[in-house]
Amino acid sequence: MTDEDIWYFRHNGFYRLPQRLPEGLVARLNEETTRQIASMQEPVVWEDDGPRGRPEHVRRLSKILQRSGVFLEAAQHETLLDALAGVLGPNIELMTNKHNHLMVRPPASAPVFWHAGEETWDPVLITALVYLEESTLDNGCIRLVPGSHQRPFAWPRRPGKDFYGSPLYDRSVPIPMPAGGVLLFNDCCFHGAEENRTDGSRRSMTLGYRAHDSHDVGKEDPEKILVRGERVYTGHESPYPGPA
Ligand SMILES: O=C(O)CCC(=O)C(=O)O
Repeated sequence: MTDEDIWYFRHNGFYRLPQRLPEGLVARLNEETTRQIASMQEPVVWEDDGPRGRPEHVRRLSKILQRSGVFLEAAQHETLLDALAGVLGPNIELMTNKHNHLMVRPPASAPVFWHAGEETWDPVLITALVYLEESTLDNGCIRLVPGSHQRPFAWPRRPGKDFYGSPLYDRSVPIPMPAGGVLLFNDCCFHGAEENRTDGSRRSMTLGYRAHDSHDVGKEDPEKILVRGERVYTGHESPYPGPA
């Protein structure tokens, strides 16, 4: 990321990488995803009005990092980590208890209702969407509300299920993405997605990253994978010895 890219990300809350992940990796991600959908291995989120237990009604595969090494390979790809380092610094952790899923968005998939993943006072968490298939206006690309991570007032993080009637819809911009493309956004930004109006799916991985907290005394959190750098400690001596 250039200084201007970093400014753009901080101001607007999102950034579309100019590079794409290699085609071969994207093909392997798709092969594994097709296998996972066919096996319907839980945990899975199903489309609301479709019967459970049919592959064509799989809306989301959860816990992908535990399903296959290829998902972790993509999550650690240097193209992605280089861009993340621009806003998170050198010590980066991948969350396994946040996101860690793959949106399948089958044909007729219902909208993703407006939500912001984190509160504005939480430590910065960056969401990376890694696209396995092209995402277009027709198949329900993500819509983001630029700058909404900087709102100076409290708003419910999940403001209801009226997707098109919400004022957030008019404030949002659609972000079409190519297969292999990566979109980063501050998870405090409001976002959602329209329904899929095509006959195909619209697959993307959703991953969460944070800077390592250098004040944490406990370094081995089993829910975080250190994907770059080290777990440094910069707090006071621990346990604090008290006044001399
Ligand atoms: O599928 C999308 O574009 C929305 C992704 C999203 O909001 C999520 O995975 O939490």
